[in-house]
Amino acid sequence: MLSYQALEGWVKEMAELCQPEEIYWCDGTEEENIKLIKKLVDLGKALELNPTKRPGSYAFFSDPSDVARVENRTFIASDLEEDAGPTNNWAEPKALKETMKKLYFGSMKGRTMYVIPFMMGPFGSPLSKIGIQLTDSEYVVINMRIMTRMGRDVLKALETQNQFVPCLHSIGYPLEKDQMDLLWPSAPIDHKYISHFPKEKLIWSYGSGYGGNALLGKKCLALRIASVIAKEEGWMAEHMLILKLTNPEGISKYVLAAFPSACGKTNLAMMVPTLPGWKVETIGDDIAWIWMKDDGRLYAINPESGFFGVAKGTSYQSNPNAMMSIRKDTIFTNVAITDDGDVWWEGIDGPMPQHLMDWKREDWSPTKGTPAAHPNCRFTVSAKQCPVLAEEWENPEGVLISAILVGGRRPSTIPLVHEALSWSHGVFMGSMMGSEVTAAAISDQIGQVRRDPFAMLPFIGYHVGDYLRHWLDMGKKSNDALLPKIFYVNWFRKDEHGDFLWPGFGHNSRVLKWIFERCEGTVSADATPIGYLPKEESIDVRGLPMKADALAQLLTVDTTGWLNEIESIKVYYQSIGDKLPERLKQELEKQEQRLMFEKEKEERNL
Ligand code: GTP
Ligand code: SPV
Ligand code: MN
Repeated sequence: MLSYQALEGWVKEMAELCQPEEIYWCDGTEEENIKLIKKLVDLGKALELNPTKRPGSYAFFSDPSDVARVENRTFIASDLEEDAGPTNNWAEPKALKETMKKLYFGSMKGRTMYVIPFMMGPFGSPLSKIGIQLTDSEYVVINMRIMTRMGRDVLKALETQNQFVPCLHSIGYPLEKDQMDLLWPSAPIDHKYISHFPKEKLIWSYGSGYGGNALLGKKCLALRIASVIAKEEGWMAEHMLILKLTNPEGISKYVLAAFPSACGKTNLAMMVPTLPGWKVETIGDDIAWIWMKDDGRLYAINPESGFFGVAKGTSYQSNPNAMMSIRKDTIFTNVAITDDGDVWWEGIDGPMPQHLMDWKREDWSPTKGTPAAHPNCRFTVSAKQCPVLAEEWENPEGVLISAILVGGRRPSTIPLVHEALSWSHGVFMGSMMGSEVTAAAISDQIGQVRRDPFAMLPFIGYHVGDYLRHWLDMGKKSNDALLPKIFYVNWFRKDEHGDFLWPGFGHNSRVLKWIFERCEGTVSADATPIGYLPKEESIDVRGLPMKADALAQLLTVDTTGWLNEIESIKVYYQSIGDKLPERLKQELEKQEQRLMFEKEKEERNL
């Protein structure tokens, strides 16, 4: 981090390195935003959508090579390789800086360097952090204005807060004299670097203009760097939504959920319950900063101020509140465009259009055989446009957390919901979470199950073993009666035909209800080898479009499947090495013993 006094010197030094044509300090005003958008439209980089259909909204189309986070080009440059751990790409900080400086040298030629002062977290929160991002991308500026609290007020706050995380970003496409610009300039993949210097609390990003690679407040600051600060200071930075759940009697509880990228956080955070009388309101859809107060309980804030949500699959059917949020003043990236100038993607409502412009700006018709929108197409929209935003979403004191959900895409083995036996058993659950890889990062493993502890695999800024220990340590500062209960959910179980067993979306409220009642202590559960499971009659499935035995299938413990799972967790735990907390090995062993005992019982009964 740097001090307020160091700000001007740092900006000057970075400008000398990157050599922009000019430097512009963003004030965050509407006029500034309009000017930037006009520039982008005039250059052909942004497409204004039909103002009668989608007022104040614009579409962008990225280079086909720059469509998602690049995990294999993301680096944690700690002094010791050991501190980055087995799940991160490590780079020696000095050498990495030398390499990147060569790339940054003159990289902003012919462009403007924008200075973006931004706040992560509500003004006045004890946890809020200031960042200053330097970027040569107007697209980044207008997105940061939605996703963070950006502008003049932040510089004012910096005078007293005095510390900021310096974030340098360049798309890596300098313009020499008379050189034509591209519509989405970026650097080739092996020149892309998303680098984090945990000791200095410094972020250097080069070569990509997309999402988490470029909007540095989000994954880089609010997760990777914040997770390091949180470990040092005794709090937690997590890849979690925050929702407010209210029962028909008007009692509210706040729930966190850690699901990997493109596994349902935005959807759950703003869902419309299909259970009469129940209400879900949104506090955050992607990131939670969590700390313990003197009462031994956990509280959370959402450090962001907007949603960078997956567009594909979003419809009035699946997520009406997201659809209402994006009716105006929204930025769309890599969606398809209808002939009347509106947006379209696979899974949106209505009949399939016969003609579109696809995300590559090419003519598209259903016979083309390729998706019209990119699977990682996104919308950027202010949280304030969400019709179910909870009134306390900006409470600087945070909200009191009653339950933490973990989960991912698991076609088999993992039941619809099960509850941890204790905090440390819950940490075990989070540690071994697995999920099918999605299109949110560029990968050749899409669809394969990988372990993704607490959905933080690509976002932990240090050693995964130390991260898991930190979870256990947080628990030790309090006791299980005061801590949130931990639940493992799986909306993605499939039947033998590959169809989802559980209808999901608004129907997930039926599981939230059980979780709520567990927190209240008003519903019983079955103790099983893997944790507490709902009795079948405790999940209200009235009116659900489900096969007769589906619920039973969703709520059984597949002993054989779980024993295989245990073997696979052992291999994965080995890969973590010496830093894996002993306590988690014990939880694994105990779970294995309970399962073997169960297996014997089953065999005896055969
Ligand atoms: P990131 O923004 O990448 O962190 O993703 P996210 O976790 O917010 O995921 P999101 O809510 O955007 O959902 C991603 C995809 O999962 C979308 O295509 C959804 O339609 C789908 N999805 C969400 N919830 C459910 C569910 O309950 N069941 C099923 N089958 N699909 C779901
Ligand atoms: C994710 O991948 O988890 C996202 C999108 O939320 S991005 O901002 O690109 O990281
Ligand atoms: Mn995310």
